[in-house]
Amino acid sequence: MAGGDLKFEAWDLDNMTTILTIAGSDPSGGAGIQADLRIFDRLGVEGLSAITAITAQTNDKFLSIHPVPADILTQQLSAASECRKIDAIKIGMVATQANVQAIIWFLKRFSGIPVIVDPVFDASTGYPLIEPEALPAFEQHLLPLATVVTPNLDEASTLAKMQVACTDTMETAAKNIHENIRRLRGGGGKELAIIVKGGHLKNHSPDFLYDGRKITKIDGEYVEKKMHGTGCAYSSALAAYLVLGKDIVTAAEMAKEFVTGLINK
Ligand code: PXL
Repeated sequence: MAGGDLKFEAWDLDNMTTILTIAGSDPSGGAGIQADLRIFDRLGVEGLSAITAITAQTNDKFLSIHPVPADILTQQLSAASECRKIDAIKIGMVATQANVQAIIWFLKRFSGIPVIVDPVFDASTGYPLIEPEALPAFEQHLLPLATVVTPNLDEASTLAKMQVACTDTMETAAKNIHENIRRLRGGGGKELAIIVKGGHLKNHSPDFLYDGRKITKIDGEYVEKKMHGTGCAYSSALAAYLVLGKDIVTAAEMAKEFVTGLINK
């Protein structure tokens, strides 16, 4: 179908599996809220959204960021949660310390569902997407509320406080990040998986998943292509597969395959 063929179907929104994405807006559609909602739709999941910041960017240049004030983010979160039952929450770009606090306040009402946190620190063009003052609250108070955290190599370096650039260090970083979060939680709490993504490793780009018991290596090919938003696509697909009932390893394998397919297209 070339597009434009309208097919109207009755939407039974109350009975659809729903993910709330909390992220920035990207007018180019490659990343952020726009990418997340597109992927949820493609995978058969309904989406709700709350915008943390408005960005202006294309695939290769970043123009500006305008963070949304925390009280407006809070109103969006309350409004979204009034609309429908939320089955999972996905968090991407948070932008400011005040927005991190607003998200923490909101998450405390949702302790029983998957919370997928994609740490978004810099755009692929290098433009910073989080203010430095927000990092301590992000690491110490937001991450302990996550069930899955999906850093890339640079984000894993920041979170594990070590240089992460090869497969050995990816495994160690996944374990360190897991241990830090467990410690911050006071030992207990819900399930937790850390997935360190190797998409930027040349030749062969495996991911490493640590669930507190074992490391699972998820093989993947390196695709040489300049594209932003692959992290958003990955974590959205992962959230969708999880909420559709896949276990974490299967969801991580399927999300990697999905994103590799997107990049190859
Ligand atoms: O891919 C990281 C990312 C996440 N969220 C938004 C972005 C970007 C990268 O540009 O703009 C809104």
